[in-house]
Amino acid sequence: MTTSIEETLVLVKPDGVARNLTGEILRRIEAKGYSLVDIRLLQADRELLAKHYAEHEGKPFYEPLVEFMESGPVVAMRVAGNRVIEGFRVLAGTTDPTTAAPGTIRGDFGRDWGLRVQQNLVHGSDSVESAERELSLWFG
Ligand code: D4T
Repeated sequence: MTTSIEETLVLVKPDGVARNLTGEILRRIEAKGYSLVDIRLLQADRELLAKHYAEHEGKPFYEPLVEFMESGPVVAMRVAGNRVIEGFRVLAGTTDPTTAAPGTIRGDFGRDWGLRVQQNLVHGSDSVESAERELSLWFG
């Protein structure tokens, strides 16, 4: 089977940056064999986050999610590789860090803090279409 090289957006969320896990997360991405193409540390504003999380507008966790994401700096990465979109989501683990499998980023480093939104360390695009949309939002 041959596959074409994809690119995905990875975000280290404010909890990951604050806990000094950016290097560990990038280490896992590189150790898996994916390539870092671009990286930036930035403070996301509400306008960017509203576009990024447009699909969740109106859900109970939307406002806490946006507040959390603007609570501190995030690291945005453009990461490339064959099937990297699917592959990074496997590295990240499931959304709920309490039940995310050990060995995944969320399973190894995340937990429930009793807040209105799950602080789960990373974001990864979930499809080719999302990756294209999100990469243009975060990298222009
Ligand atoms: P992201 O988008 O951050 O990579 O996470 P997922 O793809 O794993 O999850 P998502 O888009 O469904 O949710 C975005 C963000 O909202 C938080 N969340 C989500 C939450 O606190 N409670 C919930 O019930 C859901 C579904 C966690 C991730």
